[in-house]
Amino acid sequence: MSPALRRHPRFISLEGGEGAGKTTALNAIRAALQAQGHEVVLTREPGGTPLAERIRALVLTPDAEIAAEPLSAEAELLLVFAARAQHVRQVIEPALRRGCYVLSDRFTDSSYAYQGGGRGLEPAWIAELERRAVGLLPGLTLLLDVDVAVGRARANGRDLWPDRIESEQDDFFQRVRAVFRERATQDPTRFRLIDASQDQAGVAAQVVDAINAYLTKEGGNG
Ligand code: T5A
Repeated sequence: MSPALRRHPRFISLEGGEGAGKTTALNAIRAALQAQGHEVVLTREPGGTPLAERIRALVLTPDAEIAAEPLSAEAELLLVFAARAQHVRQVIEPALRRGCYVLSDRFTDSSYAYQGGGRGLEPAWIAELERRAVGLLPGLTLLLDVDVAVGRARANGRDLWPDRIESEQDDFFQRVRAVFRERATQDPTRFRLIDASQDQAGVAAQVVDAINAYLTKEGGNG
């Protein structure tokens, strides 16, 4: 039998499709936590440690710039989990043990959405990797939900070259969004759905309300 997943109340993740506005939301959440006197470790996936950031570059750099071969969906899944296994052990678990709140820009839900929904890999395989290589679930996950076309228009407006995943077509991102929404519906205790179609101030207000309600419920001490 494989190990169970442990939910940690001081571990918070932020999820969403491309251009959902995670950067503004992360800053608003961090400020809300700090205003209540909590120490916050802000991190991201794929990445968060020097080694995991190198794996991130492998996953996101367009294929032709890395090697003359495409990265397979299976290799992509294993790479994001390799980065996550490292991230959990080097950064997340130690910070939680020190009593900090850990705020992660994406976590395992992104693997279900992108590698499961987007690439069509078996969710059961992802779940097995999650139990064996990660073992940890956020206590709270804020899902920034926005229409795919709106999110992509925002992301494209940044004047950056699209990375490997951003270069996918709209139907890929529709499947990503569908899996995120389905997971939020299946686990309403952990997820809060945020309407990310609003302007940045409106999104920030929603995430701050969600965080404050969560802290009140948790007694503010995890
Ligand atoms: N991935 C990740 C996997 O495939 N599997 C996994 O397991 C994991 C963990 C990297 C990629 O890796 C994939 C998913 C991703 O494709 P990332 O670095 O988080 O993940 O990359 P993105 O999601 O692509 O990050 P983005 O920067 O595109 O999205 P954000 O952070 O949500 O967007 P943000 O805040 O930078 O905003 C984008 C633009 O929109 C504007 C901003 O000013 C900015 O210009 N904007 C708004 N405009 C109007 N109204 C609003 N409400 C706005 N909010 C932001």
